[in-house]
Amino acid sequence: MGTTLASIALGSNLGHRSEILDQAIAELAQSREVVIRGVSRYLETPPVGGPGGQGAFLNAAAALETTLDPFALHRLLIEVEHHAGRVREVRWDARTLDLDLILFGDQIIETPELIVPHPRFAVRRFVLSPLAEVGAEAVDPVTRRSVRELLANLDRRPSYVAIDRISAPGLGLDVALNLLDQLPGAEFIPEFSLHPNHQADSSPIQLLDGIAESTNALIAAADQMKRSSRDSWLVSSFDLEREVSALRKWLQSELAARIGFEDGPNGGFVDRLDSVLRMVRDAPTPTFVVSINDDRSVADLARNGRPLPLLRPEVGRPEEIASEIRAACEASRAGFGA
Ligand code: PH2
Ligand code: MG
Ligand code: MG
Repeated sequence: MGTTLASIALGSNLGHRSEILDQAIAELAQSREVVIRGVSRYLETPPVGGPGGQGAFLNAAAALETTLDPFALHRLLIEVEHHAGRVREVRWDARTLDLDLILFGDQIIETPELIVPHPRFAVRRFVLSPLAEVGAEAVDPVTRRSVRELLANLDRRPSYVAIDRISAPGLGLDVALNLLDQLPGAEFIPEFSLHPNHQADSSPIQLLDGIAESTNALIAAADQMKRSSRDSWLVSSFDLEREVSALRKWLQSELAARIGFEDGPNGGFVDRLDSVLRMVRDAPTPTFVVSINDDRSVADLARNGRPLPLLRPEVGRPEEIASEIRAACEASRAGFGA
């Protein structure tokens, strides 16, 4: 039977944290089906999300070689959590031991009990930073980026979260407004005036003008943030790349062919398309994209090959979705103390 290289993240913020992590590694090493290939340093990190009043975490990562399948490895991790006295009650509450399966070879798994790669690891500095110590070249099969590249992505400034309104018509703006209340100093770039679904009542020229308008607003906001010493978040209630690909798809449709590409005030359609696409290329790239109510599978997203972390919050009220996004924002930046 073949072996697979897997990586796991470890975290503890209750009890004697370093002993708990030592013990977890020792227990995994005892399994005949697991060989530990590397263990990172233990990093002290501020708690992100969840109920307040929690202590700081010790976070770490380990690279494993295993003959187990991913589900059996996951069951082993849960068993080791139980031995450390882990009780699962409130989501993101303080815990003696959290063991998360981050990568399992290049496999993409999406079942009710297990999602691999871990759905939030690419935005979490407390995962990527230790992971880089044990395997910086390991590649995330969803974004097709290495751990090193994902970490560099979080270092880019300004930080920018794009909320994809196409996956959540109507909801995106509400979520963005809630998020602004939760992110001090954030700069908001609202969606441009377009029909929400790029339907027939917007002409191709109007769609292009909308995209051009929001691209300019985005570039201006990013420039301004770079010039001022303010280091906060850009938040947009649209994701340019999705907007452009929706426009392309729409242009190819029969409907567009029937309407024809009339000239607008800024010249012929094809020239205008070219110039807008050039502008879009200069727009800031999101740190991560939020996609709400998105029914595409992770495997589908991987096939489309978008090299950006995608956060898919659980459905809920706009303020709940916003607080999950805020936790991701914090997790992407949170610094490490001594
Ligand atoms: N894990 C969480 C939520 N928040 N914060 C830190 N610093 N480290 C973690 O491991 C962590 C967290 C959910 O598992
Ligand atoms: Mg976790
Ligand atoms: Mg966990």
